[in-house]
Amino acid sequence: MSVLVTGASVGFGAAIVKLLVEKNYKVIALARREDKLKELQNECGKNCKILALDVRDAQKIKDEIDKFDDDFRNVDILINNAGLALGLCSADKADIKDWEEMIEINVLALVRLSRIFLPSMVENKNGHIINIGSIAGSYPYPGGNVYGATKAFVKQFSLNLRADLFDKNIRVTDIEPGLSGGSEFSLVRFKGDKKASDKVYENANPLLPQDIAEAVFFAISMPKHVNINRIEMMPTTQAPSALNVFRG
Ligand code: NDP
Ligand code: 8X3
Repeated sequence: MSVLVTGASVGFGAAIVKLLVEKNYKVIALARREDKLKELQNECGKNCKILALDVRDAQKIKDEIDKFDDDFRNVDILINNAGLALGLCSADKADIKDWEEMIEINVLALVRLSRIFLPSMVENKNGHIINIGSIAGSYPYPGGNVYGATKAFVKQFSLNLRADLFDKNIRVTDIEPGLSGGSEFSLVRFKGDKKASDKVYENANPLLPQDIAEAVFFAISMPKHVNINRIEMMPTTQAPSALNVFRG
């Protein structure tokens, strides 16, 4: 039995891997940057295996995991964490390529991986899919357009998976964080502009990757008869904003 964590080279994913290894789970850490994954493996030891692959290639991921030894081959916890926001432009100015990439990774890759690992979970009558959604899937904000829509998909897909799987002992949880620092999220969103990225977290005391890792551990370590459907979490300094009115 093992846990597959996507997007594990940095940020939330790396923190989730570290916490779960500490809690004695066998963990497969997947991302594209092999150097970062190797550092993580050095830190985590033999209970962590790494896979330097693109999350979009579900079949290759499954084929490589099938070659692992018994301790790791059987993925019973899938943590769909890899994801990204690109840009914060108004919809009329956004780059269509950014929109397509967010849909490919946040939606399509997550759906494909879930589909490919579900049959063995159902056969073993045991499994848990944790999706990392976002408050952006519930609360619109300017420039959130497609990113927020992908996370709304993740939320509804998670709930609909439960509708299909409630009688098969498969748990599904959507974890929906708000403003979170300590990761590359904003650096990716602003395409390497560190100044713009740092500004997002200035004096904000945001959530940290360890907080999200704790939420994941909470969901998976609850007694087997308990399914946590959703966890919406924000830093104490953040709240859903007031509704905007344009009076021009
Ligand atoms: P990071 O940018 O720090 O981490 C993203 C991870 O995803 C990296 O490990 C990256 O690794 C991996 N990744 C990206 N694209 C691919 C790909 N095509 N194939 C494989 N791996 C990929 O972001 P966070 O840790 O902050 O975000 C993790 C998740 O949490 C995302 O789904 C994000 O939307 C969500 N989230 C983030 C919030 C935040 O404010 N930080 C708040 C709410 C939700 P590599 O580049 O090595 O492939
Ligand atoms: C990341 C949180 O508010 O930047 O999903 O969209 S937010």
